[in-house]
Amino acid sequence: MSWPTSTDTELFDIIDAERDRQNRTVQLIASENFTSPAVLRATGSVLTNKYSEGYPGKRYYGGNEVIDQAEDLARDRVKALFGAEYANVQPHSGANANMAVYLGLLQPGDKVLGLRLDQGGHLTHGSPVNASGILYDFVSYGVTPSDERIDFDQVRDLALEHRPKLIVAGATAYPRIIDPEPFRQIADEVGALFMFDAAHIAGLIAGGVHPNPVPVADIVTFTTHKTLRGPRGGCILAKADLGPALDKAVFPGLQGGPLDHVIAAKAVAFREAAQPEFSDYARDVVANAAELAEALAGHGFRLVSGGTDNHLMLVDLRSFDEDLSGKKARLALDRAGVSLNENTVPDDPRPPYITSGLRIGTPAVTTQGMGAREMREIAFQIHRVLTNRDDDKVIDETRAELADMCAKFEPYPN
Ligand code: DSN
Repeated sequence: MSWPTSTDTELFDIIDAERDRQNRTVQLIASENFTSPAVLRATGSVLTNKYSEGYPGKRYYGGNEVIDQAEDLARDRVKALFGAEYANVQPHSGANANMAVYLGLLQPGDKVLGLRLDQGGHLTHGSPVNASGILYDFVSYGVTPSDERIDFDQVRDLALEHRPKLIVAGATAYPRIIDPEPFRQIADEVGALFMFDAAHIAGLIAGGVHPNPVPVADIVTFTTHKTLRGPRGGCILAKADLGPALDKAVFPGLQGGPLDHVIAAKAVAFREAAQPEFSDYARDVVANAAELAEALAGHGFRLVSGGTDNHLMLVDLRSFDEDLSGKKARLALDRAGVSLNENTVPDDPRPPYITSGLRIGTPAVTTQGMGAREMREIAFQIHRVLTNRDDDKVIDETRAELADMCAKFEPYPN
């Protein structure tokens, strides 16, 4: 056999450039992380070659005796990690995991309760521009204006009024612990199923620093690449009796052939998350977020809900500088070597592509070993950039200083 002999330098130079960017700039996107070399190895393995529609022992293609072992291992490991009765490790993403739950357990037009996008919810929690909001009749709850925490009185009132078939908890931009118990009580009161979308906090749950919704909720979905630090992908956990409907919804309902190389990498990540040092990691993610939040507040930034008790914080820029939108701030910080995203704040007057806020997360910087001192430095540099955002000299100096700091914590040295 002969493979193409010329090296694709055009493409591999791009990959090298991205590795250098990850090594030399500060990654504060709350939904990103650095995976281990073992996860990268599994993701780049020969398992990418296989077609295996179906599930272990029930495939539509031959030659799956080895693939079955990998998928069984992934399912067994994730069930043990979270104490779940059922697992489906095939969803290509968190969005697919959520859609599979809706497809498997609801009828189009059914009522569902979810957190509003501008209050921290996800597109798949009923946004009118997403299939969830197009196909199902979502009613949105929000946060209490006074403390910017989930308004459980509103959740209960809406549940009693609309009698939803499903209540969705979980968020994409919410800096506080989400207690699954009040959702369970409300769901039981109205006879609804209860799904917890743990995409952002799966690693914090696995590490034991946030409450585990698995024993409480009927279904838990999550992504494997955020705080859990695995490959990009999704996962569904549920009570055993919901398994057949959920399996059918993932395949053949929503997806075709599973990404076997990614499922193998998920298995690697589930094992890594079960090690004692992963609990230390989860604790450090939260400690770093608290430190960064406190330092930002010290520089005069207002934090939504006053702070954080997870891996992220939301900065409301309006009281800092009325003219500074989230988008302008993100672009200035990008130039200075700080990657994060603009984000709506509760009841944001600006549209979602402009926003008045920034979402800042610590999963990646914690993986690379940064601690309290670096969090204070990052807060200092964010303040410096945002107060001098038209000054190229300051931007260049910041980028160089942060590159020096990052050089001590390279996630992927050559
Ligand atoms: N909502 C995206 C995020 O949290 O970055 C992922 O879907």
